[in-house]
Amino acid sequence: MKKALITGITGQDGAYLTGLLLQKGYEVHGIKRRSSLFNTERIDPFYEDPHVPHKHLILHYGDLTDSTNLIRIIQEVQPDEIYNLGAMSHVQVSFETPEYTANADGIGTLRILEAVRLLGLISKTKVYQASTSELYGLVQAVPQNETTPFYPRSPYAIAKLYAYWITVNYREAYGMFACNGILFNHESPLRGETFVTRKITRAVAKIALGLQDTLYLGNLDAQRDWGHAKDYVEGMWRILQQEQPEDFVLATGITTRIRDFVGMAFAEVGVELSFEGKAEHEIAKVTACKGKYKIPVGQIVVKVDPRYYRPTEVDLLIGDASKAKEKLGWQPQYTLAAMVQEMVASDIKLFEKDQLLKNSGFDIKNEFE
Ligand code: NDP
Ligand code: GDR
Repeated sequence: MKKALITGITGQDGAYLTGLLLQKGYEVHGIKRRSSLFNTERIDPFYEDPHVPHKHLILHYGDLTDSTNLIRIIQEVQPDEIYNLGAMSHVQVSFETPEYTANADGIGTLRILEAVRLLGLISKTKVYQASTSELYGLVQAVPQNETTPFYPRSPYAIAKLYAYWITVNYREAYGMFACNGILFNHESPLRGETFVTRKITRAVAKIALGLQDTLYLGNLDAQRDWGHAKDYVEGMWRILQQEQPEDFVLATGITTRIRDFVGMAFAEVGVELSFEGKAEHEIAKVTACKGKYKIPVGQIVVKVDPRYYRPTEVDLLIGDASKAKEKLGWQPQYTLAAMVQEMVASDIKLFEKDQLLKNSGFDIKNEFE
Protein backbone atom coordinates (compact mmCIF):
# COMPACT_ATOMS: atom_id res chain seq x y z
CA MET A 1 0.00 0.00 0.00
CA LYS A 2 1.45 3.37 -1.03
CA LYS A 3 1.67 6.08 1.62
CA ALA A 4 1.03 9.74 0.91
CA LEU A 5 1.59 12.69 3.23
CA ILE A 6 -0.48 15.82 2.56
CA THR A 7 0.32 19.19 4.11
CA GLY A 8 -2.74 21.46 3.97
CA ILE A 9 -5.06 18.45 4.18
CA THR A 10 -7.79 20.55 5.81
CA GLY A 11 -7.93 22.95 2.82
CA GLN A 12 -9.95 22.76 -0.38
CA ASP A 13 -7.39 20.82 -2.43
CA GLY A 14 -6.34 18.69 0.55
CA ALA A 15 -9.91 17.43 0.87
CA TYR A 16 -10.33 16.54 -2.82
CA LEU A 17 -6.87 14.95 -2.94
CA THR A 18 -7.61 12.87 0.17
CA GLY A 19 -10.75 11.52 -1.52
CA LEU A 20 -8.83 10.69 -4.69
CA LEU A 21 -5.91 8.96 -2.93
CA LEU A 22 -8.16 6.93 -0.61
CA GLN A 23 -10.08 5.79 -3.68
CA LYS A 24 -6.79 4.70 -5.25
CA GLY A 25 -5.95 2.58 -2.20
CA TYR A 26 -3.33 4.85 -0.57
CA GLU A 27 -2.76 5.16 3.16
CA VAL A 28 -3.17 8.91 3.56
CA HIS A 29 -1.43 10.94 6.26
CA GLY A 30 -2.26 14.59 6.74
CA ILE A 31 -0.80 17.46 8.72
CA LYS A 32 -3.36 19.64 10.45
CA ARG A 33 -2.73 22.74 12.52
CA ARG A 34 -3.88 23.07 16.07
CA SER A 35 -6.81 25.45 16.08
CA SER A 36 -9.12 26.75 18.80
CA LEU A 37 -12.07 25.55 16.72
CA PHE A 38 -12.55 22.35 14.74
CA ASN A 39 -10.84 22.77 11.36
CA THR A 40 -11.39 19.36 9.75
CA GLU A 41 -14.85 20.00 8.32
CA ARG A 42 -13.79 19.45 4.70
CA ILE A 43 -12.30 16.02 5.43
CA ASP A 44 -14.91 14.88 7.95
CA PRO A 45 -16.61 12.79 5.23
CA PHE A 46 -13.51 10.54 5.33
CA TYR A 47 -13.48 10.25 9.14
CA GLU A 48 -12.40 6.91 10.58
CA ASP A 49 -12.65 6.01 14.25
CA PRO A 50 -9.08 6.37 15.58
CA HIS A 51 -9.64 3.33 17.80
CA VAL A 52 -10.21 1.01 14.85
CA PRO A 53 -7.07 -0.78 13.59
CA HIS A 54 -5.79 -0.43 9.98
CA LYS A 55 -6.89 3.12 9.40
CA HIS A 56 -6.48 4.59 5.94
CA LEU A 57 -6.54 8.26 6.96
CA ILE A 58 -4.25 9.40 9.77
CA LEU A 59 -3.87 13.01 10.94
CA HIS A 60 -0.82 14.49 12.64
CA TYR A 61 -0.61 17.86 14.35
CA GLY A 62 1.97 20.07 12.72
CA ASP A 63 2.94 23.27 11.03
CA LEU A 64 5.09 24.25 8.06
CA THR A 65 6.93 26.74 10.25
CA ASP A 66 8.23 23.96 12.56
CA SER A 67 11.14 21.93 11.12
CA THR A 68 11.46 19.50 14.01
CA ASN A 69 7.81 18.59 13.72
CA LEU A 70 8.06 18.05 9.94
CA ILE A 71 11.19 15.91 10.28
CA ARG A 72 9.54 13.74 12.94
CA ILE A 73 6.36 13.23 10.92
CA ILE A 74 8.20 12.43 7.69
CA GLN A 75 10.47 10.01 9.54
CA GLU A 76 7.51 8.30 11.16
CA VAL A 77 5.41 8.06 8.00
CA GLN A 78 8.16 7.29 5.45
CA PRO A 79 5.87 8.52 2.67
CA ASP A 80 6.17 7.46 -0.98
CA GLU A 81 4.64 10.80 -1.99
CA ILE A 82 4.42 14.18 -0.27
CA TYR A 83 1.91 16.75 -1.54
CA ASN A 84 2.93 20.14 -0.11
CA LEU A 85 -0.39 21.98 -0.29
CA GLY A 86 -0.14 23.82 3.03
CA ALA A 87 0.14 27.59 2.67
CA MET A 88 -1.16 30.96 3.71
CA SER A 89 -2.97 31.00 0.40
CA HIS A 90 -4.83 34.34 0.36
CA VAL A 91 -3.12 36.88 -1.89
CA GLN A 92 -4.67 39.98 -0.28
CA VAL A 93 -3.98 38.75 3.27
CA SER A 94 -0.32 38.22 2.31
CA PHE A 95 0.09 42.01 2.05
CA GLU A 96 -0.87 42.18 5.73
CA THR A 97 1.19 39.17 6.87
CA PRO A 98 4.21 39.16 4.52
CA GLU A 99 6.78 37.70 6.91
CA TYR A 100 4.58 34.85 8.05
CA THR A 101 3.65 34.14 4.44
CA ALA A 102 7.32 33.95 3.45
CA ASN A 103 7.97 31.60 6.36
CA ALA A 104 5.09 29.20 5.76
CA ASP A 105 4.89 29.28 1.95
CA GLY A 106 8.54 29.79 1.05
CA ILE A 107 10.73 28.37 3.83
CA GLY A 108 8.04 25.79 4.63
CA THR A 109 8.77 24.19 1.26
CA LEU A 110 12.49 24.19 1.98
CA ARG A 111 11.80 22.48 5.33
CA ILE A 112 9.94 19.65 3.58
CA LEU A 113 12.62 19.14 0.92
CA GLU A 114 15.43 19.30 3.44
CA ALA A 115 13.68 16.83 5.75
CA VAL A 116 13.44 14.33 2.87
CA ARG A 117 17.14 14.83 2.12
CA LEU A 118 18.35 14.65 5.74
CA LEU A 119 16.31 11.52 6.42
CA GLY A 120 17.91 9.74 3.44
CA LEU A 121 14.58 9.44 1.64
CA ILE A 122 15.62 10.96 -1.70
CA SER A 123 15.30 7.68 -3.59
CA LYS A 124 11.97 6.82 -1.93
CA THR A 125 9.91 9.98 -1.52
CA LYS A 126 8.49 12.07 -4.37
CA VAL A 127 7.48 15.66 -3.61
CA TYR A 128 4.72 17.71 -5.24
CA GLN A 129 4.95 21.48 -4.70
CA ALA A 130 1.76 23.55 -5.02
CA SER A 131 3.02 26.31 -7.28
CA THR A 132 0.70 28.90 -8.71
CA SER A 133 -0.25 31.04 -11.70
CA GLU A 134 0.29 34.03 -9.36
CA LEU A 135 4.00 33.58 -10.25
CA TYR A 136 3.22 35.12 -13.67
CA GLY A 137 1.86 38.27 -12.02
CA LEU A 138 2.36 41.28 -14.24
CA VAL A 139 1.51 40.08 -17.73
CA GLN A 140 4.59 39.22 -19.81
CA ALA A 141 2.83 37.04 -22.41
CA VAL A 142 -0.41 35.09 -22.77
CA PRO A 143 -1.39 32.31 -22.62
CA GLN A 144 1.05 31.47 -19.85
CA ASN A 145 2.93 28.16 -19.99
CA GLU A 146 5.95 26.48 -18.34
CA THR A 147 8.39 28.80 -20.15
CA THR A 148 6.64 32.14 -19.56
CA PRO A 149 8.77 34.46 -17.38
CA PHE A 150 7.59 35.13 -13.82
CA TYR A 151 6.85 38.61 -12.39
CA PRO A 152 5.19 38.03 -9.00
CA ARG A 153 3.02 40.84 -7.61
CA SER A 154 2.37 39.98 -3.94
CA PRO A 155 4.21 38.70 -0.86
CA TYR A 156 2.30 35.44 -1.44
CA ALA A 157 3.52 35.09 -5.02
CA ILE A 158 7.08 36.01 -4.04
CA ALA A 159 7.12 33.38 -1.27
CA LYS A 160 5.80 30.87 -3.82
CA LEU A 161 8.56 31.95 -6.24
CA TYR A 162 11.16 30.87 -3.68
CA ALA A 163 9.27 27.59 -3.19
CA TYR A 164 9.18 27.02 -6.95
CA TRP A 165 12.92 27.49 -7.40
CA ILE A 166 14.00 25.58 -4.30
CA THR A 167 11.96 22.65 -5.62
CA VAL A 168 13.73 22.88 -8.99
CA ASN A 169 17.06 23.19 -7.20
CA TYR A 170 16.58 20.07 -5.04
CA ARG A 171 15.66 18.15 -8.18
CA GLU A 172 18.77 19.34 -10.03
CA ALA A 173 21.23 19.30 -7.11
CA TYR A 174 20.25 16.05 -5.39
CA GLY A 175 18.27 14.14 -8.04
CA MET A 176 15.11 14.38 -5.93
CA PHE A 177 11.79 13.53 -7.60
CA ALA A 178 10.40 16.98 -6.86
CA CYS A 179 7.88 18.67 -9.17
CA ASN A 180 6.00 21.93 -9.40
CA GLY A 181 2.40 21.97 -10.48
CA ILE A 182 1.79 25.55 -11.68
CA LEU A 183 -1.92 25.57 -11.10
CA PHE A 184 -4.28 28.27 -12.27
CA ASN A 185 -7.24 29.20 -10.03
CA HIS A 186 -9.45 26.27 -9.14
CA GLU A 187 -12.64 26.45 -7.17
CA SER A 188 -15.43 24.23 -5.84
CA PRO A 189 -18.15 24.19 -3.19
CA LEU A 190 -15.29 23.60 -0.71
CA ARG A 191 -13.46 26.80 -1.74
CA GLY A 192 -12.50 29.08 1.16
CA GLU A 193 -15.26 31.60 1.83
CA THR A 194 -13.13 34.72 1.22
CA PHE A 195 -11.88 33.84 -2.27
CA VAL A 196 -13.88 35.74 -4.84
CA THR A 197 -15.84 32.88 -6.46
CA ARG A 198 -17.09 31.45 -3.18
CA LYS A 199 -17.72 34.91 -1.77
CA ILE A 200 -19.96 35.51 -4.79
CA THR A 201 -21.82 32.17 -4.73
CA ARG A 202 -22.45 32.45 -0.99
CA ALA A 203 -23.79 35.99 -1.40
CA VAL A 204 -26.01 34.97 -4.33
CA ALA A 205 -27.49 32.19 -2.19
CA LYS A 206 -28.06 34.52 0.77
CA ILE A 207 -29.58 37.27 -1.38
CA ALA A 208 -31.90 34.75 -3.08
CA LEU A 209 -32.99 33.43 0.33
CA GLY A 210 -33.57 36.94 1.71
CA LEU A 211 -30.68 36.75 4.19
CA GLN A 212 -28.51 39.52 2.68
CA ASP A 213 -29.10 42.57 0.46
CA THR A 214 -25.76 43.53 -1.06
CA LEU A 215 -22.47 41.94 -2.01
CA TYR A 216 -19.37 44.16 -1.74
CA LEU A 217 -16.49 43.34 -4.10
CA GLY A 218 -13.18 44.86 -5.23
CA ASN A 219 -11.75 44.87 -8.76
CA LEU A 220 -14.39 43.53 -11.16
CA ASP A 221 -12.11 43.78 -14.20
CA ALA A 222 -9.52 41.15 -13.24
CA GLN A 223 -9.59 38.04 -15.42
CA ARG A 224 -9.04 34.54 -14.11
CA ASP A 225 -8.68 31.10 -15.66
CA TRP A 226 -10.99 29.14 -13.36
CA GLY A 227 -11.14 25.35 -13.21
CA HIS A 228 -12.59 22.83 -10.73
CA ALA A 229 -10.45 21.56 -7.82
CA LYS A 230 -11.58 17.98 -8.46
CA ASP A 231 -9.95 18.02 -11.91
CA TYR A 232 -6.79 19.70 -10.59
CA VAL A 233 -6.02 17.18 -7.82
CA GLU A 234 -6.15 14.43 -10.44
CA GLY A 235 -3.46 16.41 -12.30
CA MET A 236 -1.33 16.68 -9.14
CA TRP A 237 -1.39 12.90 -8.74
CA ARG A 238 -0.51 12.34 -12.40
CA ILE A 239 2.49 14.68 -12.10
CA LEU A 240 4.00 12.36 -9.47
CA GLN A 241 3.33 9.20 -11.52
CA GLN A 242 5.68 10.23 -14.37
CA GLU A 243 8.96 8.44 -15.12
CA GLN A 244 10.89 11.72 -14.85
CA PRO A 245 10.22 14.64 -12.49
CA GLU A 246 9.03 17.74 -14.37
CA ASP A 247 6.97 20.89 -13.84
CA PHE A 248 3.52 21.29 -15.37
CA VAL A 249 0.92 24.01 -15.89
CA LEU A 250 -2.69 22.97 -15.17
CA ALA A 251 -5.30 25.36 -16.57
CA THR A 252 -8.46 25.47 -18.68
CA GLY A 253 -7.24 27.96 -21.28
CA ILE A 254 -10.37 30.09 -20.81
CA THR A 255 -10.39 33.37 -18.92
CA THR A 256 -13.37 35.21 -17.43
CA ARG A 257 -13.81 38.60 -15.77
CA ILE A 258 -14.96 38.75 -12.15
CA ARG A 259 -17.98 40.78 -13.33
CA ASP A 260 -19.01 37.96 -15.70
CA PHE A 261 -18.69 35.36 -12.94
CA VAL A 262 -21.06 37.54 -10.89
CA GLY A 263 -23.53 37.56 -13.80
CA MET A 264 -23.31 33.77 -14.20
CA ALA A 265 -23.87 33.16 -10.50
CA PHE A 266 -26.92 35.45 -10.30
CA ALA A 267 -28.33 33.80 -13.45
CA GLU A 268 -28.43 30.54 -11.46
CA VAL A 269 -31.15 32.04 -9.26
CA GLY A 270 -33.04 33.52 -12.22
CA VAL A 271 -31.66 37.04 -11.88
CA GLU A 272 -30.44 39.30 -14.67
CA LEU A 273 -28.19 42.23 -13.79
CA SER A 274 -27.08 45.48 -15.33
CA PHE A 275 -23.74 46.97 -14.30
CA GLU A 276 -23.62 50.76 -14.04
CA GLY A 277 -20.91 53.29 -13.17
CA LYS A 278 -17.14 52.93 -13.22
CA ALA A 279 -14.39 51.73 -10.87
CA GLU A 280 -15.23 52.34 -7.19
CA HIS A 281 -18.66 53.74 -8.17
CA GLU A 282 -19.74 50.62 -10.06
CA ILE A 283 -22.91 48.84 -8.96
CA ALA A 284 -25.08 46.01 -10.30
CA LYS A 285 -28.89 46.25 -10.27
CA VAL A 286 -31.51 43.57 -10.82
CA THR A 287 -33.23 44.09 -14.20
CA ALA A 288 -35.28 40.88 -14.24
CA CYS A 289 -36.05 38.06 -11.84
CA LYS A 290 -37.66 34.83 -13.00
CA GLY A 291 -38.20 31.59 -11.14
CA LYS A 292 -38.73 30.74 -7.49
CA TYR A 293 -36.58 33.40 -5.83
CA LYS A 294 -38.16 36.84 -5.53
CA ILE A 295 -35.53 39.58 -5.67
CA PRO A 296 -37.08 42.98 -6.48
CA VAL A 297 -36.24 44.53 -9.85
CA GLY A 298 -34.11 47.63 -9.19
CA GLN A 299 -32.44 46.22 -6.04
CA ILE A 300 -28.72 47.01 -5.95
CA VAL A 301 -27.14 43.62 -5.29
CA VAL A 302 -23.46 44.44 -5.95
CA LYS A 303 -21.40 47.45 -4.93
CA VAL A 304 -17.68 48.02 -5.35
CA ASP A 305 -15.77 48.62 -2.12
CA PRO A 306 -12.14 49.75 -2.68
CA ARG A 307 -11.25 48.01 0.62
CA TYR A 308 -10.92 44.88 -1.51
CA TYR A 309 -8.52 46.43 -4.03
CA ARG A 310 -4.97 45.07 -3.84
CA PRO A 311 -1.86 47.28 -3.72
CA THR A 312 -0.63 45.47 -6.84
CA GLU A 313 -3.05 43.41 -8.90
CA VAL A 314 -2.68 40.49 -11.31
CA ASP A 315 -4.90 41.59 -14.18
CA LEU A 316 -4.99 38.67 -16.57
CA LEU A 317 -4.39 34.95 -16.19
CA ILE A 318 -4.94 32.49 -18.99
CA GLY A 319 -3.05 29.22 -18.97
CA ASP A 320 -1.77 26.91 -21.66
CA ALA A 321 -1.83 23.32 -20.35
CA SER A 322 -0.72 21.65 -23.62
CA LYS A 323 2.25 19.98 -21.93
CA ALA A 324 -0.02 18.38 -19.30
CA LYS A 325 -2.41 17.26 -22.01
CA GLU A 326 0.37 15.70 -24.05
CA LYS A 327 2.46 14.09 -21.30
CA LEU A 328 -0.07 13.43 -18.52
CA GLY A 329 -3.16 12.90 -20.66
CA TRP A 330 -4.76 15.51 -18.38
CA GLN A 331 -7.51 17.89 -19.32
CA PRO A 332 -10.26 19.48 -17.28
CA GLN A 333 -13.65 17.76 -17.28
CA TYR A 334 -15.73 20.54 -15.70
CA THR A 335 -16.91 23.61 -17.59
CA LEU A 336 -17.08 26.92 -15.74
CA ALA A 337 -20.88 26.92 -16.16
CA ALA A 338 -21.19 23.48 -14.52
CA MET A 339 -18.95 24.58 -11.66
CA VAL A 340 -20.90 27.79 -11.02
CA GLN A 341 -24.12 25.78 -10.99
CA GLU A 342 -22.65 23.30 -8.47
CA MET A 343 -21.31 26.06 -6.21
CA VAL A 344 -24.53 28.11 -6.14
CA ALA A 345 -26.67 25.00 -5.56
CA SER A 346 -24.40 23.92 -2.71
CA ASP A 347 -24.50 27.36 -1.05
CA ILE A 348 -28.28 27.55 -1.35
CA LYS A 349 -28.51 24.21 0.45
CA LEU A 350 -26.12 25.50 3.10
CA PHE A 351 -28.12 28.66 3.80
CA GLU A 352 -31.59 27.10 3.65
CA LYS A 353 -30.99 26.11 7.28
CA ASP A 354 -30.38 29.77 8.18
CA GLN A 355 -33.51 30.80 6.31
CA LEU A 356 -35.53 28.27 8.29
CA LEU A 357 -34.12 29.64 11.54
CA LYS A 358 -34.80 33.24 10.48
CA ASN A 359 -38.37 32.41 9.49
CA SER A 360 -38.84 30.78 12.91
CA GLY A 361 -37.81 34.00 14.66
CA PHE A 362 -34.19 33.18 15.50
CA ASP A 363 -31.36 35.66 14.94
CA ILE A 364 -28.96 34.84 12.12
CA LYS A 365 -25.34 35.60 12.91
CA ASN A 366 -23.28 37.86 10.69
CA GLU A 367 -19.76 36.83 9.71
CA PHE A 368 -16.54 38.83 9.55
CA GLU A 369 -14.80 38.76 6.21
P1 NDP B 1 -6.62 26.54 1.28
O1 NDP B 1 -6.40 27.90 1.76
O2 NDP B 1 -8.01 26.01 1.12
O3 NDP B 1 -5.84 25.50 2.23
C1 NDP B 1 -4.58 25.80 2.75
C2 NDP B 1 -4.18 24.70 3.71
O4 NDP B 1 -2.90 25.01 4.25
C3 NDP B 1 -5.13 24.54 4.90
O5 NDP B 1 -5.21 23.19 5.24
C4 NDP B 1 -4.41 25.31 5.99
O6 NDP B 1 -4.74 24.90 7.30
C5 NDP B 1 -2.98 24.92 5.67
N1 NDP B 1 -1.96 25.79 6.26
C6 NDP B 1 -1.92 27.14 6.26
N2 NDP B 1 -0.83 27.58 6.91
C7 NDP B 1 -0.16 26.48 7.33
C8 NDP B 1 1.01 26.27 8.09
N3 NDP B 1 1.75 27.26 8.55
N4 NDP B 1 1.39 24.99 8.35
C9 NDP B 1 0.65 23.94 7.91
N5 NDP B 1 -0.48 24.08 7.19
C10 NDP B 1 -0.89 25.34 6.91
O7 NDP B 1 -5.83 26.41 -0.11
P2 NDP B 1 -6.16 25.51 -1.41
O8 NDP B 1 -6.56 24.17 -0.98
O9 NDP B 1 -7.03 26.30 -2.30
O10 NDP B 1 -4.74 25.48 -2.11
C11 NDP B 1 -3.80 24.44 -1.82
C12 NDP B 1 -2.40 24.91 -2.20
O11 NDP B 1 -2.35 25.21 -3.58
C13 NDP B 1 -1.94 26.17 -1.49
O12 NDP B 1 -0.55 26.04 -1.29
C14 NDP B 1 -2.21 27.28 -2.48
O13 NDP B 1 -1.33 28.35 -2.27
C15 NDP B 1 -1.92 26.56 -3.79
N6 NDP B 1 -2.65 27.00 -4.95
C16 NDP B 1 -4.03 27.10 -4.91
C17 NDP B 1 -4.73 27.43 -6.05
C18 NDP B 1 -6.22 27.55 -6.04
O14 NDP B 1 -6.76 28.17 -6.97
N7 NDP B 1 -6.92 26.98 -5.09
C19 NDP B 1 -4.02 27.69 -7.33
C20 NDP B 1 -2.59 27.51 -7.25
C21 NDP B 1 -1.95 27.18 -6.10
P3 NDP B 1 -6.07 25.48 8.06
O15 NDP B 1 -7.24 24.71 7.49
O16 NDP B 1 -5.79 25.18 9.48
O17 NDP B 1 -6.14 26.94 7.73
P1 GDR C 1 -6.46 34.96 -6.38
O1 GDR C 1 -7.94 34.60 -5.90
O2 GDR C 1 -5.95 36.20 -5.78
O3 GDR C 1 -6.46 34.84 -7.87
O4 GDR C 1 -5.62 33.76 -5.71
P2 GDR C 1 -9.11 35.50 -5.31
O5 GDR C 1 -10.35 34.72 -5.53
O6 GDR C 1 -8.81 35.97 -3.93
O7 GDR C 1 -9.09 36.80 -6.27
C1 GDR C 1 -9.35 36.68 -7.66
C2 GDR C 1 -9.53 38.08 -8.24
O8 GDR C 1 -10.76 38.62 -7.77
C3 GDR C 1 -10.55 39.98 -7.42
N1 GDR C 1 -11.57 40.38 -6.44
C4 GDR C 1 -11.70 39.90 -5.20
N2 GDR C 1 -11.03 38.92 -4.55
C5 GDR C 1 -11.43 38.62 -3.29
N3 GDR C 1 -10.81 37.63 -2.62
N4 GDR C 1 -12.44 39.29 -2.66
C6 GDR C 1 -13.14 40.28 -3.27
O9 GDR C 1 -14.05 40.87 -2.71
C7 GDR C 1 -12.77 40.60 -4.62
N5 GDR C 1 -13.24 41.48 -5.54
C8 GDR C 1 -12.51 41.34 -6.63
C9 GDR C 1 -9.13 40.01 -6.88
O10 GDR C 1 -8.64 41.35 -6.87
C10 GDR C 1 -8.44 39.09 -7.87
O11 GDR C 1 -8.09 39.80 -9.02
C11 GDR C 1 -6.11 32.42 -5.73
C12 GDR C 1 -5.61 31.73 -4.46
O12 GDR C 1 -6.21 30.46 -4.38
C13 GDR C 1 -4.10 31.55 -4.52
O13 GDR C 1 -3.69 30.74 -3.41
C14 GDR C 1 -3.72 30.86 -5.81
O14 GDR C 1 -2.33 30.71 -5.90
C15 GDR C 1 -4.26 31.64 -7.00
O15 GDR C 1 -5.66 31.74 -6.88
C16 GDR C 1 -3.95 30.95 -8.33
